[in-house]
Amino acid sequence: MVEWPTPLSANPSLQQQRPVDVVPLIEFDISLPSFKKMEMKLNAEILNEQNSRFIETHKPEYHFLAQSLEKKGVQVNDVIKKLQELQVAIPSWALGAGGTRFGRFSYQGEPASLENKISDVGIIHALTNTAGAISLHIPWDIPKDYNAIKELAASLDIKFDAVNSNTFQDQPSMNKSYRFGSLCNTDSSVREIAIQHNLEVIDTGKKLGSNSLTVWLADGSNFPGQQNFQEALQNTKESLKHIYKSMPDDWKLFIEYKPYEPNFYSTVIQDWGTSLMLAEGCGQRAYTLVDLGHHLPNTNIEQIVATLMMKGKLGGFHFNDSKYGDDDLTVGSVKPYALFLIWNELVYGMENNPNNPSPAWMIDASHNIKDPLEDLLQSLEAIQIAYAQALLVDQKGLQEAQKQQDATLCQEILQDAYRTDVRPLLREARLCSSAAIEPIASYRSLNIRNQLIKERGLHTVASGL
Ligand code: RM4
Ligand code: MN
Ligand code: MN
Repeated sequence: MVEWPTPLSANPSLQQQRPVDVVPLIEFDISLPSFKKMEMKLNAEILNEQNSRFIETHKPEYHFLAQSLEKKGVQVNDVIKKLQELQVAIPSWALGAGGTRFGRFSYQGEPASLENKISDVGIIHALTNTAGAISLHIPWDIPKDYNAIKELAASLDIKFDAVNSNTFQDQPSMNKSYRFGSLCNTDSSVREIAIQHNLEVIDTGKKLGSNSLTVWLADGSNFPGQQNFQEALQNTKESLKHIYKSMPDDWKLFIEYKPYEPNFYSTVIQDWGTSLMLAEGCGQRAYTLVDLGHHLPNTNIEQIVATLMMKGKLGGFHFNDSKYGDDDLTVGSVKPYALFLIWNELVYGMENNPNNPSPAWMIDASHNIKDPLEDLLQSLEAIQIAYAQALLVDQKGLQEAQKQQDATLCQEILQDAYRTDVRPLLREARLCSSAAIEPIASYRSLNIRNQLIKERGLHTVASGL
């Protein structure tokens, strides 16, 4: 068993000293590997050295699993290749500790600039080879120097995924308010401001090489009778059409839905059906985006995924986990079996619905307790685990059992895949991509958070929620 260093948040002496600003709060252990700047790539040498601690345990575990899977007819190399190829975007607002409705607790060494955020994604990507993209939220992260930002991202092998507009917060430049809605507002001048903002976001994305826009609206109402449902939906549809028509020809529009919050009686785009209707109203390159946190408890999300993929309309996918609603918890931390069932439909759709584009994957979670980078590493691991398990499902056997109406066998087949410990496959995929066999253990033993604190300070606050 390899010893894991404790996280900073668990260090009581540090907690006690937190309010003191001037005294250096952290003792740096100079024997630990140190980096001149975290902006520097975690290079192969450092990662090899890390991996040498785990390789002896890993290899036999992997070979044993690979052999037993091959015996069952699984093409293990294909699974490894698919795991290596999966890239999940990190949203620019997930790199700091997120707030709650009641407060914002900064995590130490949070990224204070877009450059810092990109270098954080670079760390996660170097450790996992699974986070090769960043998704920017505008206006939280407007680049100042586009070329410098693009160069930095390219040097870390990071692409710019969908850009996200924000019409749920008023901006200082506005002389009107989104208080009663943005794209749905009864006042056409407010709708116009919201549309213009989306066009500016597209412009920002164009300069960075992004090619999709995600729209999530906080629009809705808090009290029965407050809003005319039909008018709000009609206004939203017209506004979205305008935005859609202004996108470059090779861009996609992703439309999110959410049943409640921040409005508590109604939201204009409350469910996947409404989103799909709007996407179809806009045109071919408009799609529905499924965010796992945007459903009422017990909703059958896997069935929604299947329906959308059959229609070729699942464009984007936001991962997170929750117990009650949009809780922003680490992917797979509460309902891993549900995540597997969802991935099972995603895999089925990717294999059987060529009319559906490859969905734009993103983690949409930002909690306030953990080290944000460790949280993202755990989310990526959970995504890969559920994906690998879904790839192991005996699709032929399942179809046969479905034809025979053999519900028992159907369940056996699904759970046989789900109950496989696929982690050696993930480790092998990372090893083959020159990433870390054990990302979190390496993150801790390389003392990365301390290094970030040293560079950025204890009290930096990342822009975001
Ligand atoms: C929303 C939604 C969006 C995200 C914001 C920050 O609930 O999930 O995707 O941009 O949060
Ligand atoms: Mn989302
Ligand atoms: Mn959300």
